[in-house]
Amino acid sequence: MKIVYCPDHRLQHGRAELADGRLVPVFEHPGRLDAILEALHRRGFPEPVPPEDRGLAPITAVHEPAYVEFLQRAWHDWVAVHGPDGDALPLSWRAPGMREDREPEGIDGRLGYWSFDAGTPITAGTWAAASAAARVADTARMQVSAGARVAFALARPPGHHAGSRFYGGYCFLNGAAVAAQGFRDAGVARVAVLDVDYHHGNGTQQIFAGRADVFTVSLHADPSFSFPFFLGHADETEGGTHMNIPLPRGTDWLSYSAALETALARIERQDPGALVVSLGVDTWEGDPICSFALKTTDYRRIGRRIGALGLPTVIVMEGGYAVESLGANVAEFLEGFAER
Ligand code: FKS
Ligand code: ZN
Repeated sequence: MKIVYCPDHRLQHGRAELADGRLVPVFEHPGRLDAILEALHRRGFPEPVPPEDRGLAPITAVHEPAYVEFLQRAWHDWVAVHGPDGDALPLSWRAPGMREDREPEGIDGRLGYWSFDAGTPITAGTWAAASAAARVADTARMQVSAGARVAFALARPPGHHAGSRFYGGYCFLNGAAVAAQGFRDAGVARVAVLDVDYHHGNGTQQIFAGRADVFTVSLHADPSFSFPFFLGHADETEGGTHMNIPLPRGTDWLSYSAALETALARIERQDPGALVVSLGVDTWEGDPICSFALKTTDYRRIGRRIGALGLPTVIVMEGGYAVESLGANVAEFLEGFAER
C-alpha cells in the first residue's frame, strides 16, 4: 500500500468555528493527521511519500478557474480590509430572487458568493494546505495508474463538500474528484467514487452530476437532519449516474453493512476500471459531531468488503473528529482493505 502525505496540511488551522450558537475551537485541525500518521507508523505501514507538483491542471480539471483564483487571493483580500487577526468567514448569501450573475467586488460579498456555510474558515495558509491536499490525491492516483493496487491520500483539509465552484463543510478543493478525473484522463473508461463519510458528499455529486463515465455513490446521515441539509436524498439519481443512501441517526453495523452491500452491488454493475473511496471515520460511535454507532472493529469489515471488489483504488481521507480513535479506525480500514 502506497501512502502519500504532505506536512503542508498544518498551514490550515482555523481559530474557531460556530457550533451550536457558540464559537468553539475548530474540529478539523492538524492534530487529526498527526494521530493517523502516528497510528500507521506504529502498526508498521510503509512510510509516506511526498506528493508531486503537477501545477494547477489537476485542480482546474474539476474546479472552475475563477473559483480557484478566488481561493488563491481570498486571504490577501480579507487582510487588506479586516487585518490578519481573525479568520475570513462569510456572513451573507444569496436567497431566491437575488442575483447570481454578479460576483460582488468586496471580499465580504465574495466569501458568500463562493461558499455555502459559515463553518469553513479561510486562513493565511488555506490555499497552500488545500492545494497540497489536492496534490496528495493526484499523486496517489498517479501511483495507482502506474500499477499500485491501492494508494492512501492522507490529506486535509478534506474535499468532498467542495464543488466545481464552491467551498464549505471544511472543504475547499475536492481531492476525490481530482483523483477520479485523473483516472479518466489517464484512459480509464469508467470510474466509481464511493463516499463512506458520515456526511453526504455534495461536492462530488455536483461535480460529476449526469456523467456516465464517473459513477458516484454516497452513504451518509439523512440530510433531513444532518449537514449539508440541502442535498443527499435518495431521489437524486442524476440521470442514473449517482446514488444516495441516506441513513438514520444511530445507524450501526447491521444496517450500515446492508447499505454498503447495496452500494457495492451498484458499483459492480457499472463495471468500473478504478475506484476512489472518500474515507470518513466520523461514522464512529464516539464522534463528537456525528451520530452513527460504528465500532472500531467495523472499519476492518468495511475495508475488507471494499477491497474485495478487487479494483485499483485510491483512498482519500475525509472526516473523523474523535482524535483519540482516528488512527485506530483508519488503520483498521486500511488493514481490512489489504486482506485477501
Ligand atoms: C459544526 C458545523 C457543522 C459541518 C460538518 C462538516 C463535515 C465535514 C466532513 C468532511 F469530510 F468534509 F471533513 N459542520 N460546528 O466530515 O464531511
Ligand atoms: Zn464528515
